[in-house]
Amino acid sequence: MTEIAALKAGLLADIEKADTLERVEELRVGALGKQGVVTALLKTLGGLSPEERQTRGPAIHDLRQGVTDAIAMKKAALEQAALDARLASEKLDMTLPVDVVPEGSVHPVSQVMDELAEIFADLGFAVASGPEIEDDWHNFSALNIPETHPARAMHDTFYFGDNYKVTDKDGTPRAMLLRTHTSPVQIRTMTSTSAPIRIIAPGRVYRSDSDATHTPMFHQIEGLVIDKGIHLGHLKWTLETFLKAFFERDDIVLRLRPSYFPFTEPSVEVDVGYTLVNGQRVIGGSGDDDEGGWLEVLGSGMVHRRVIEACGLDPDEWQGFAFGTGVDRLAMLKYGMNDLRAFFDGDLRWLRHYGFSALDIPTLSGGVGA
Ligand code: 2NL
Repeated sequence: MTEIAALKAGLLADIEKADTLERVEELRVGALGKQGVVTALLKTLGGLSPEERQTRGPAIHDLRQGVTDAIAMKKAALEQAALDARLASEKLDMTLPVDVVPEGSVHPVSQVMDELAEIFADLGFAVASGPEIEDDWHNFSALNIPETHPARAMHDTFYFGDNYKVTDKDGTPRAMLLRTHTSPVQIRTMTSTSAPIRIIAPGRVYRSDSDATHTPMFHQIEGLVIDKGIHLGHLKWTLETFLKAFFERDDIVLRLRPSYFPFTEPSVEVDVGYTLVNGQRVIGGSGDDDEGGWLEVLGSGMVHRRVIEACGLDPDEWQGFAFGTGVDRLAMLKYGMNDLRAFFDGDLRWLRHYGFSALDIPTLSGGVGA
């Protein structure tokens, strides 16, 4: 074997063994670079006799071509291998199951409060709120509830101790209590803003009561409209529109019964008709139909002129209607829960079963999540 053939065999073997692009580049510089062995051989060609050039020339050119080709092939092979490795390691398997991210759910009370706020917002009502610790003027006196009324009695209302009394601007001492309804929020709205008024007041209320259908804390929503020329027809249309949207049915039938509340005159209790479907009570239809019946869902009435007066408005100029109902009870009726106490036990199994997704809030027009 000639010295050139031996050099070629050695270089090709080295190139074949190279396993990195850096090593290939090192070999290229060593053979074909300015100081490379192949470059040095090419330079000798100029000093050779024509006969020597005849024999060595083709061999040296063959050496350069062979080494150049081998380097190019090795480089391409290593680059392809690197790409294959990346494709293999960065591959996404779209068929793998998704990790379950633990997420909370919306409590039925919060869900129903949101639904109510949405529905009444569509009817032009703002949401009002106020303190849960109230004085007896805002909770009782302003609402025309007499000093002797049983609702004021110790055993119905949670009072704070005597050393917690506050004194009015005019020096009258006021007993403090946990509000027994959200009416004081409406009283505060009437005394602090100007008519006309259209608000709902949802929130926690407290009564000294505890059994299968009563918890000492529960949720109420009240609504109040104060304007000129308001009459019972406005009340009936508003409640009918609200109940149709809330129960998501067009066949809601209302029954208005005369009643009594100290803060409304006249006072009206509102029932909705239900029908029996597979032995279950379902809201909708006339309660007078076979196997149907009526469920009381709201108390309401025209705001008593004494309440309007107590809030500093002229009852000959301003009239209004008001209504109130239990949010927990509405939730039970709509979503089929039967034990009120489970609402406040914080049992995660109950919440997973009855909880809602954050996007599911119906409106008058059918709901953003629908
Ligand atoms: C019920 C009945 C009702 C009201 C609440 C009210 C508020 C003001 C003036 C007049 Cl500021 N009325 N609220 C009126 C009638 C009924 O609630 O059964 N609640 C659970």
